[in-house]
Amino acid sequence: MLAAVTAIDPEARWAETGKLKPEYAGLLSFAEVPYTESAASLAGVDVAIVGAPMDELASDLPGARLGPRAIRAAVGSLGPHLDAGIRPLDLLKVVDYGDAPVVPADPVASHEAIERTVGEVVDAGAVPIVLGGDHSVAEPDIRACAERSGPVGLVHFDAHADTAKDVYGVEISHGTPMYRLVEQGHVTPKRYVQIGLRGYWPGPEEFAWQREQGITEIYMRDVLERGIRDAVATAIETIGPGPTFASIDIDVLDPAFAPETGTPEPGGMTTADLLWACRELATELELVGADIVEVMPSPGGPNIAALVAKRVGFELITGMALRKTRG
Ligand SMILES: [Mn+2]
Repeated sequence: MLAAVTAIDPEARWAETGKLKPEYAGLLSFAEVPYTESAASLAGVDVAIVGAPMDELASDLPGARLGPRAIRAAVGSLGPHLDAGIRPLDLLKVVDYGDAPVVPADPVASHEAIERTVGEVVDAGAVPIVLGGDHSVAEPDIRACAERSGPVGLVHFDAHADTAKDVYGVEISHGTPMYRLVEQGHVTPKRYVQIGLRGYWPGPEEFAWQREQGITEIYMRDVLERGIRDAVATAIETIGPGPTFASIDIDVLDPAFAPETGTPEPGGMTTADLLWACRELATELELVGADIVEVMPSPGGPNIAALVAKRVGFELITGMALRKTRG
């Protein structure tokens, strides 16, 4: 077995010919950035992509284990950003750190693998962007960050609050990570803002707990009445300075914009609003990590959710690059 000690730049072979690598050719990495599985290669890296391909803790349809590959493979590359007026990849060193070594049908072992892999990124001084996976992966993602930075603020895009104590009696679930992270002291509830809530779950008990904790709820009806700019301004003001994590469940979008997800809920956000919001929040907040979850590609389908998830990653990176230009 060859030791994974170096990074591979998927564009290098084409660069030798004086040409750009086409997206469809060569090693598949997120945004064609160098790929490595070596912690030593993370030195000097600003942002590292980590795949978390597991879905055993979804309460409804499975399939999000195929999310990381589909997001990487979705069409489009991160060139000069037309609105931001910068080339994000010239300002930030970004690598694809591969997938966490998950174990099929063993979600506890998979969570441990995700927490360890994300922790390696944070230990190297880089910001992890994790590609899920069901939303249970937020627990190891955020714990890996918060154990190193101290308790984090959280901006959480989702149709669902994900603050149940259990789902079908199961405590580690994609419906419970935010309850567990607050209870574990890793997320500071007064610096925790949810955006896009709607539908029919959870119930009064969960929302009573959220209000006791001081969690800020921005419902989809608020976004519709007051606009995304107002929602984002509230989030920035509430979260303020200090280490912050961004968790984006793709089901915050209306299923018209992201149909391939496990618990779709009609009446959601538009893609344009979500992309702008992610860039703005990454510019204004001190992001120590992010995850993009619940993308469930369908073989042979158009896979719009994977395409949007890739752009969410692009916008987070662009926002962080803009923040760097401010010094
Ligand atoms: Mn969720």
